[in-house]
Amino acid sequence: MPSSPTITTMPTHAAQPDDSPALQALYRGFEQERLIPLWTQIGDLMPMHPQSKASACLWRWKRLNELAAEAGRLVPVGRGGERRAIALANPTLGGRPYATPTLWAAIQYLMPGENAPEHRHTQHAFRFVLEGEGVWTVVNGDAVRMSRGDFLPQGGWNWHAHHNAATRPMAWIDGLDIPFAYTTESQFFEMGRATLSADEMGTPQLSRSERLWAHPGLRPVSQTNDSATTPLLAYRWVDTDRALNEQLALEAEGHAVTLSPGHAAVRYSNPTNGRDVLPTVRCEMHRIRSGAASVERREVGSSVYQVFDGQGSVQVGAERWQVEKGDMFVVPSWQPFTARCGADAPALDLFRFSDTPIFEAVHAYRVQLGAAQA
Ligand code: GTQ
Ligand code: FE2
Repeated sequence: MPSSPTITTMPTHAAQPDDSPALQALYRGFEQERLIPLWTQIGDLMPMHPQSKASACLWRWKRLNELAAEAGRLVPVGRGGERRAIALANPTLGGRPYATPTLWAAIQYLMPGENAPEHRHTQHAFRFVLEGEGVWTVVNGDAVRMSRGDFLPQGGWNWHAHHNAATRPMAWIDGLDIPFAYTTESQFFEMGRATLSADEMGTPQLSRSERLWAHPGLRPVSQTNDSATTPLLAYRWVDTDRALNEQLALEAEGHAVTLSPGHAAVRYSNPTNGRDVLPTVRCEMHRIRSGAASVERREVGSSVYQVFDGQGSVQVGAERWQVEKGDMFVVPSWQPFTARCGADAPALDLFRFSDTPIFEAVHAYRVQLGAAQA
């Protein structure tokens, strides 16, 4: 069950005053003047450590996919609604379409021949493809192929549209910082052209961004500026998979290059500065080999995971689930998290995104490794 936000009280010297007619008049005065005293709020406002309002929560891919397919049959996509995207709604976040207090996570579905119209917004976004192919996302006129295992970041305020050039529907997941932008009231949105040019509706194997940027360790000398969002619009599965395999192979050869024994991980990074691909969202792929488990970890900020492949069990706070391909779950701020690969699976691959860059930027990030003290 979701843990309710417990009120952590301050040490005992924070006593409440004795009730009296004068005190009640004081409180009425506060209310009339729109004032609230700290001493009635302190435990919730300033807890000893993060007490997330979000719940540790799991969504099964089977149901996500079935419901998205049904939405494909019943709900048109086009101008106004903009996208056939269905958000994970964490049940303790007030009925809002938020996976966590800062992160949006959705399954998006596009039928054969459909076009999701061009628009742009200040929210930072990415797509991650669990299965399927046939959709191209067009970012600033650059058509980018989407296939299984590909990660496609797209920084805020870039024009984008999607089109399905195949004969089958396709689903993928979107991650955005919509709740963060909403809470901080920093959003802008603009609609784009009704139709794209024939060139933009093309289906190239490689986007222009990849032809320019997807060469490890090689930067085009003409591109001198560091960019707050990555100019590389697709990180292909073949590269991610090879990087993870080589980490585990190096470990087996006696080199201490993994996060912990049997746990390899890579972070998608911005080739102009080596930092996160998006200013507000960190994205990673983790591979835990058969028989291995991750080190228990808790940290400031929230994460959303999707099982990319394999099977295993995950523990989030007091919750424990068996998970398989496509399942998605949330790790709220400061809740301990461990993942373990199932004995029958060669590996458990976990795609992860989190709001960590926000906390790093404001020097509010903390992490604790190893079993948490009670
Ligand atoms: O594909 O442009 O899930 O603008 C939410 C907002 C997807 C998108 C979402 C969006 C998009
Ligand atoms: Fe969008």
